[in-house]
Amino acid sequence: MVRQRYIMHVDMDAFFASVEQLDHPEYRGKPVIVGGLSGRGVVSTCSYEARKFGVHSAMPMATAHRLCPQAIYVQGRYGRYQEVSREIRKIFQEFSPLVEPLSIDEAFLDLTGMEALAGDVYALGPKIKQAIRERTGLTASVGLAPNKFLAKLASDLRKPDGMVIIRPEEAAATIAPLPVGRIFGLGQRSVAALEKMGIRTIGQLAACDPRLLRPLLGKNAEEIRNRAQGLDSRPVVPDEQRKSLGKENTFPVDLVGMETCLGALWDLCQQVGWRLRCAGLSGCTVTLKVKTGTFQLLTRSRMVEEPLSQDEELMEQIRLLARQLSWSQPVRLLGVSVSHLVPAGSQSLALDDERRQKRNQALDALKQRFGEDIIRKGWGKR
Ligand code: TTP
Ligand code: MG
Repeated sequence: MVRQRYIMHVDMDAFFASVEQLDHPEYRGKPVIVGGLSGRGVVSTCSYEARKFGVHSAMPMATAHRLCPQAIYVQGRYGRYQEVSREIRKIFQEFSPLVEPLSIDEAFLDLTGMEALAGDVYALGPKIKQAIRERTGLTASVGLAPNKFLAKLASDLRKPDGMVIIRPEEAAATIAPLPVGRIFGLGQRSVAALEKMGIRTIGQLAACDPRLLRPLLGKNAEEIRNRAQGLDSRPVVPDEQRKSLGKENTFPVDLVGMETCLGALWDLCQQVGWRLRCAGLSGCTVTLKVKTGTFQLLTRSRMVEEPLSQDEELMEQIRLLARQLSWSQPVRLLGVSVSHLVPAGSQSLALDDERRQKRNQALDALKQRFGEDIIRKGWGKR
C-alpha cells in the first residue's frame, strides 16, 4: 500500500504590506501599497484593504495611484522583511526537517510520518498558524493536502488567514469546479486555448481525452492532466539539495522598458540571494530569463570567477546580461537563477560542521516537541 503523504503549504498574507502594518499601527485597517516609489516603479504588494480597489502586485505605481489615491504608499524595506522571513523559517523547521522554501514568504513542509507522533497531522495547520501569529504578529494561510499541487492550491483558497485541508478522498470534488487557470504552470495562452475547446474547469480537464490535450499543451499535457486529477508526485526538496536555485515572475500586466524590468529584476535578485544565503550556498553561473508578450523566450547566462550569493553581486551580473538584450518588446515574464552551486565560504569542512550542527538543532527541537522516538518512527523509512 502506498503511504499517504501529508504536504503543507504556508504562505504569509500580503507579506510586505502586513509587516508595514505591524510596524506602523496607524496603517492598520487602511490601504497600504508597498513598492518602488520612483517614477517607473511597480507595486510589490498591497494590503487586502487596497486590493478592493483593484491594486495588485507588479502593477505600475502610476496605475495604483489612479485606482487608490488615498492609500498609504511605502518604499519597501527588504532587510526588515528578510528578518521576519528568517523567523518564519525557524518556525517551519520546528515543524518538519523537510522544508522547501519557495520565496521569502512561503514554503512547503513535508509532514509525512507525523501521524504516528503528532496524532492528527491536520491539527498541525492551526498550530503553525498560531506559532506564526504569536512569534511574528502576522497571519499566514495554510493548505494541507496529500501533495504539493493540492497544498498550494488549498492555501490560496481562503486567503487571508485561511486554513484549508484537502483530504485525498475529497480532492477531485474540491478542485473540479475551479477554473483551469488555477493550475500552477498553466499559462494564460494555454488557458485561452483550453477555453476555446470548451474546457473551463479543472473537472472538465480531468475528464478530457489526453490525446486531445497534446496538441494544445505539448509535452506538459500529461503532467497537467495529472494535476487536474489531483495527482502530483513531486517531492519536497530542501534548498540544500538543489542543483540550481531561482525565481521567476509572470506579471499580470506586461512590463515595458529596460528600466522597469531592472526594477523587477532587483526584486528577483533579492529573493534568490536570500534563498542562497539561507541554504548556505553560492553559485558560479547566473542566468537571466525573459519571456516577451509574444511568448518569445530568451535566456542569457554568465559564469563568474568567484561564487556569489549577495543580492548586489547578483544584480551586477543581471545588469550585464540585460545589456545583451533588446528591450523593445513588452515583457511577460522575468526570471533569475543561479546554478553550479557550491557551499558558501572556502572552508568546506567548517561548513559541514555547521550543517551538522543545524541538523542536530532541528532534530533536538523535534524530539522536544514529539518525544525521543520521533527519529526512529518518523523519517527513517521514506
Ligand atoms: P506573495 O505571497 O505572492 O503575495 P503577498 O504575500 O503579498 O499576498 P498574498 O496574501 O496573496 O500571499 O508574495 C510575497 C511577497 O513577495 C509580497 O509581499 C511582495 C513580494 N512580491 C514582489 O515584490 N513582487 C511580486 O510581483 C510579487 C507577486 C510578490
Ligand atoms: Mg504571500
